[in-house]
Amino acid sequence: MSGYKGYIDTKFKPNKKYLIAEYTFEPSKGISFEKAANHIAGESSIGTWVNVGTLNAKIKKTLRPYIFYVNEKRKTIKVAYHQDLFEEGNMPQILSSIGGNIFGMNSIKTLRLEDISFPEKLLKSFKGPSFGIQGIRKLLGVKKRPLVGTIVKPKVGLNEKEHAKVAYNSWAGGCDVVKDDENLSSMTFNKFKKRIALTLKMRDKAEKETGEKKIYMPNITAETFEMIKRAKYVKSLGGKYIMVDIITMGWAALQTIRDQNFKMVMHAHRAGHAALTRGNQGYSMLTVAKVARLIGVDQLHIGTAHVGKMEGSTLEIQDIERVIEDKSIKENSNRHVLQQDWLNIKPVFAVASGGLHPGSVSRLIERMGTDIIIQAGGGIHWNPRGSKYGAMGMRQAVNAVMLGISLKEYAKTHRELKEALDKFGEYKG
Ligand code: RUB
Ligand code: CA
Repeated sequence: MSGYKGYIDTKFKPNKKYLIAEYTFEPSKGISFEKAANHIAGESSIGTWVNVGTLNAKIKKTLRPYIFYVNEKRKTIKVAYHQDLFEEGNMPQILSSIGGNIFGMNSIKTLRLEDISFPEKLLKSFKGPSFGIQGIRKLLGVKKRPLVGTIVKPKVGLNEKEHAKVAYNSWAGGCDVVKDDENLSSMTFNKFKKRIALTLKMRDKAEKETGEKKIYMPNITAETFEMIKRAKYVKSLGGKYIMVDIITMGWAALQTIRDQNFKMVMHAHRAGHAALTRGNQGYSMLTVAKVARLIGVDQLHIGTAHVGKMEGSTLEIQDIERVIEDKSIKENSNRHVLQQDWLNIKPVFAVASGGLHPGSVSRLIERMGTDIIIQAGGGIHWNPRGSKYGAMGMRQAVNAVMLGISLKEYAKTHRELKEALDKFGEYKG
């Protein structure tokens, strides 16, 4: 064993003190698969490009990585890293190690971190969601059906009053959840504080009129101290939710916000995730989702299983759902999923969003189940009679599926659903 050599040991059986990372990769021209695998394991732990005299026997013995699974045909390796290589409760450090330098090495053409299996000691050093699916359902008093949500549209441009009005109309029509879009924070034309105050007032009015619990998810994403201030402000006005954009804010900031224990539900938007997760270079969305659950988001955008406009195949999204919802995950090498016991870490509510409309709903529930939050922006605000009627169409579609009635049939007696189906058709792909 030296800087970048000798880490393959396919007889090694990692015990519970090891973090496992699964990678798929392609070596650069002229580099063997084994050599590149050693580069990955070395650079992500104790190695460097040349033998260094300071790498003593003790370090080699206690902290060396083990490449214990090699499948060149499937371009896959699994590497076991001793837990002492990582600082408890420090996600940036963990990812700087196993998801850091190795992505830029000349010897590797493409590299993808497919999954991470966290050992108990590291798992317990993170909080996980404070509410989770059950906590959110309890808060809303909605037992089984998917939650219906909208993103205020246009993404940016409305002033505070207009924004609050669109939110009100959406709740009045049947939305449970209204959220800010990812690029709306505190703008010259729409200031955070004023928007939150007016929109929460409208939430109260909608709750009174409908007798249903209504949720507003203000986007607090900003510099970390500013986020804390904004979250406190939301709480002071009776807000129950905050929304953060987890990729652009960064993992450290996400940890900081979670650690404040605001006792508000944390909705995680993932703008920019595809810069990391698309193609064969970067992290898989499953890895991103797992890290987000561990740190402690309550709701997470995971895609729409080909039903909507955004990234993510059906199989991939079903894997992600299992990983964020289940208590125990079975290893599935065919799907690049590692074993994981989540212990007391709560499940995360999956959010399906992007290009959805009432006609998408039956296919979406078929693929993603009923434990989802279905969000539609354009698919609600398109209605020329107003957002209220767009929201009614969406809620009717969910009701139809829950009653086991086809959308087409239900639309015969529900005008708003019919309007939406006339406009978009039913998604059958
Ligand atoms: C959806 C929207 C969301 C995306 C995010 O608007 O604005 O930002 O869904 O994508 P619309 P993802 O309903 O009009 O398409 O959920 O894949 O991260
Ligand atoms: Ca689900």
